[in-house]
Amino acid sequence: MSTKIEMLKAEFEKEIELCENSEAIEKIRVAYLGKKGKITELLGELKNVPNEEKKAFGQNVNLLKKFAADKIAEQVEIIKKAEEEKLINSAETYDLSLPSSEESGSYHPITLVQREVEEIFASMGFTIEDYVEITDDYHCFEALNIPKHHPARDMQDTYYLDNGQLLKTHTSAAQNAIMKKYGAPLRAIFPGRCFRNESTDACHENTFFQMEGMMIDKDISISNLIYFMKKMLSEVFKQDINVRLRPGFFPFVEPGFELDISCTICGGKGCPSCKNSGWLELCPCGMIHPNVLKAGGIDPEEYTGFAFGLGLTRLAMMRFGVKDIRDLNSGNLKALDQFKHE
Ligand code: FA5
Repeated sequence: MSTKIEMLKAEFEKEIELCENSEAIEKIRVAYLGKKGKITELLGELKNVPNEEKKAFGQNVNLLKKFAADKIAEQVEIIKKAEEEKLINSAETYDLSLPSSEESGSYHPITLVQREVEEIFASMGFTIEDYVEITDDYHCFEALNIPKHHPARDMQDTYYLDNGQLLKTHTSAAQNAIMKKYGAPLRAIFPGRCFRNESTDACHENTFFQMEGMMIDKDISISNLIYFMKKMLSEVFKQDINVRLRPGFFPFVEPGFELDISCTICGGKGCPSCKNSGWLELCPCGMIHPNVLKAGGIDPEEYTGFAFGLGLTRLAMMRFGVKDIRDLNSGNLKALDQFKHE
């Protein structure tokens, strides 16, 4: 009987050495170790083995089984490596003699307006700050005088993470961190991507850019706010543009304003881009609420300041005549190609 085991082992070794691919190995595995495999069936012969040899026979068949399984695993690894190497060597090669494409990329229109606005504010002594996209309830709401269950939260639903953090709904979420970083006096702008859980239309996206600005110093007043807003708009549009300022409510400013511009797509007549009103809400602003200054570690008795939240994506629409805000996130290269020479 032991010769039978040895012969089977020799036969297996010979066959496995000849395998050149994974399929062949699998065939061998089934042929020797499968339900009706040659090694498996040897065990069935145990009943015909004389009693005194049964123990040794069983042990030897099990040893052969283990030997075959190990050898198969080893061979699988060798073949896998060889197959990977073959794939790499046969990978598509490039014909370097072909003429190259002369197409070049271009800046996204939002990047273009962002840079313009940054330049304008930098020339007036503002620093440009960066802030995260994922933040927490405190920074996005509570530090901005919007306690839990405040009705103002309904205006800005967002996407929550399992760990309780959230995607920021507005760049105002950075106000507290920047106040704590620099203290007063300070002048800073901070552009960033914002997210809102709301349905989209020609002037609303669920992912869009804003640029926040803050100026805090002694004796800062609404006149300073209006001056900076006018300056920014006249430099961006380089033409007279109708602007209107109306009262607006935001818990983090007092008083607060909505700053709208006349829609540049329809010239103020009314179209889908401005929801047929002729005006587009562009840059709400106001005097920073004393509670917000306090939360940022700044004494409201000593300092005052203004803040604004410019809709950068909407500004790009108005600046470049993009009728539907969704085109700006579409990744449609044909639409974006138009800005190559800006
Ligand atoms: C705010 O986000 C306030 N944080 C702005 C602010 C800052 C007020 C500082 C006072 C002081 P509001 O939700 O209105 O406010 O958004 C500000 C601007 O972002 C809007 O005027 C608009 O231009 C732009 N915006 C808001 N939601 C969207 C949206 N879904 N799609 C595109 N742009 C949007």
